[in-house]
Amino acid sequence: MSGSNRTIEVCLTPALIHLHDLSNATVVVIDVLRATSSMCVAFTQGVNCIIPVATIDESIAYKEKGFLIGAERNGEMLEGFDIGNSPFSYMDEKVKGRDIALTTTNGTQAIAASKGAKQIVVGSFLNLDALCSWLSKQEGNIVLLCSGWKNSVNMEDSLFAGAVVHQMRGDFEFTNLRDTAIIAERLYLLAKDDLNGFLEESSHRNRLKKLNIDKDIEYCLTPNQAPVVPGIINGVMVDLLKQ
Ligand code: 3SL
Repeated sequence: MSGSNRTIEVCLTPALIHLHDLSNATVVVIDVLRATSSMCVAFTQGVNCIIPVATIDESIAYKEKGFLIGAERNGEMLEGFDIGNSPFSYMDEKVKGRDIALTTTNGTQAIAASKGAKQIVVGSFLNLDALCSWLSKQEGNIVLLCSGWKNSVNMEDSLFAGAVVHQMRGDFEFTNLRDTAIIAERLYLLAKDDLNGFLEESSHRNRLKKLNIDKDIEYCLTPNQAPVVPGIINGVMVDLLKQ
């Protein structure tokens, strides 16, 4: 399957993933604030691999295997873990060459919900161009899965899905689930000149603001800082551009 036979769909929340046929699709998991942004940064900093896990106990179990372990719940790094979910926590020599097991509130859950897809990769504004260029060279359909917040729709992931639709729509067809792709693209076009300002009233931006991490938000909304394509091979996330 190539060219205009390929389709692109947007799933605005993992709760609706059952509506999409993943068997011939690359799923792009999106958690702009902040899980998939941090994963992109991790690979620019020389992390060897990330194992995304759904639960805190699973992450802890990797400690014995020599992994750095990461855990975030409700925006905060959990006590006893080596790493949280800030992109800046990965800009540290300690991660170079290391294997990391990571669980987050929504991002790693959305990865788990994509099981059954032909291929799973992650996207964020930080790897927008690298991701779109990689996607254009693949075969099969694309499902852009927004992680949202605990199965609710959020603005920032919808905006990024819209950015990808906007870049790629010439090469793809919409299916009969087209409206979510159009909603996401139109939202992105409204927001693109001031993403941060557009998100001013959004739920997660306000949750994170209480944690005083404005600089995380600003960075995560800056396109193309991380030219990587993290993707899952046999349950392990690596930079597919290096394979
Ligand atoms: O939900 C997630 O996976 C996280 O990205 C949430 S937070 O940005 O770390 O609060």
